[in-house]
Amino acid sequence: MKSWAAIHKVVVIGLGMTGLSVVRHLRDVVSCHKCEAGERPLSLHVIDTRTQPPGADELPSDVPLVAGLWDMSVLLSADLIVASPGIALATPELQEAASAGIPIVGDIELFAWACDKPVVAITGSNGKSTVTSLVGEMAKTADMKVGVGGNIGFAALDLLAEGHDAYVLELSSFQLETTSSLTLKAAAYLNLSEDHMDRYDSFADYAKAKQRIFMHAERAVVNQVENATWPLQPQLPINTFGFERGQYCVANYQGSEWLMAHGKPVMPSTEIALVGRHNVANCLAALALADALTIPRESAKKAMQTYGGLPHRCQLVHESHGIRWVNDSKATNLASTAAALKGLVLEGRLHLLVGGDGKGADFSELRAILSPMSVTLYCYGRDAEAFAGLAAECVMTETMDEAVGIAARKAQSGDMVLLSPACASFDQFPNFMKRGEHFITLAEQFHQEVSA
Ligand code: UMA
Ligand code: ADP
Repeated sequence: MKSWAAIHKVVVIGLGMTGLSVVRHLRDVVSCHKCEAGERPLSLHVIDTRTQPPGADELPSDVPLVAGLWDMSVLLSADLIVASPGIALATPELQEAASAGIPIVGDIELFAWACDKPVVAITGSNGKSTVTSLVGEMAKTADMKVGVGGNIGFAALDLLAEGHDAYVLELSSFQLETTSSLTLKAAAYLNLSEDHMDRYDSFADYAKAKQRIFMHAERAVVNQVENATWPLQPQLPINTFGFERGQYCVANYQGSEWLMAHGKPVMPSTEIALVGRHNVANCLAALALADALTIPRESAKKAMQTYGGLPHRCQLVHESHGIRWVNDSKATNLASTAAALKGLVLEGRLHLLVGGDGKGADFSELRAILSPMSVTLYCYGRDAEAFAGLAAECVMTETMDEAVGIAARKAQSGDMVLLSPACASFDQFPNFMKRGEHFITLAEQFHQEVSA
């Protein structure tokens, strides 16, 4: 536990899931320790730029909240600022506080200050949640008391309160920007492709933020074929994963493809319960992390054989009249949509729904991926225009509802209606989960209309 003796006033920026977990931790853990040590408890304040921040009703009444504006006198009187990942450090008000010498950290840094158990962490542009949850399943299969959280949707500090023997954290580039002392048994950097260009000045800045995962890692787990995922510190031990080479790879063994670890066969890749080629790579990365946590191989294998994945990732949600409806709402960038399209086996036509908040990305690469396919592209939402003309047949709509309606009428037996939007959902939905759930509702509704 870090010494908090010199810190009296903390300003938390951003409420939501992270801000609430920070407030709980600072009140229930840090302030309690301070009181036990005969010190004053922390004075806490919350600022959220939203006029109605989510979670305001859960905030203890003795913690003042400034909503909808920056109160600079409160901000500049802080000894420490804890910023949510949703707030850019480049925000002028935070820059002013940093220039005044006030330290700014995030929730994961507070986690690092308080955690004394083994931790592994995962970053990358795609596959983080899948690998994080799979490593969690591997540990649970081995009867370990493991906490799984972070960017995956469960605040890391809330995990600490549950008290686990080990932790598996998914970390976003935003969280890593405000983290500098997280000690890790192993840190995985899965892959790198363009994302969040609305928050970074350049692709290099985004890549650099992710490199921070290695700052205090004992071991790096990196993608054999993506140099950008390799640590810049030459002395850090690395484990590579990849299809062709790497300590964790696939190879022909007794006539079929097997997952291999350090040259030894683990199991046939056909036994992996997750679907899609990208998930084979995700399993290899998860195996490397499982080894770093000394999870027995048998438990790791069993988890890979049974774990079917999280919802909203290439999830078959409905099948009727020979039409498959697939929800890949978590595809929030181009690379994840490309992964969904790769290796897609289809008898009929693909009805692909794309659009939303494009985060400043260039989607032109999609043209080459779609050109050999029999596909109708439905472009909806704020950045629909960014997809216009990327397929021979494009349908432009305002909303996903309209797009689904048209797709439902056009789709025939053998076709697939796939929501894999390559964009964030925030222009029309609260988050990707709500977008996916809405798609599932629409799929069911249109199925009933067609059946009637
Ligand atoms: N916001 C403001 N003003 C504020 C604070 C937030 O306008 O003062 C807005 C921002 O647009 C921001 C949004 O609110 O994007 C949500 O921010 P938040 O700080 O309220 O978010 P939390 O509820 O705390 O959720 C955060 C992560 N969200 C982001 O990083 C945007 C969640 O990841 C994460 O699961 C959660 O902490 C627990 O760790 C979500 C996400 O979209 C799934 N992550 C991005 C991604 O995966 O691409 C990085
Ligand atoms: P993240 O947490 O990094 O967003 P998820 O595991 O939630 O990753 O998957 C997000 C999207 O990316 C889904 O559409 C999924 O099918 C796709 N995906 C998962 N793993 C990979 C990978 N290794 N490479 C490319 N796309 C992937």
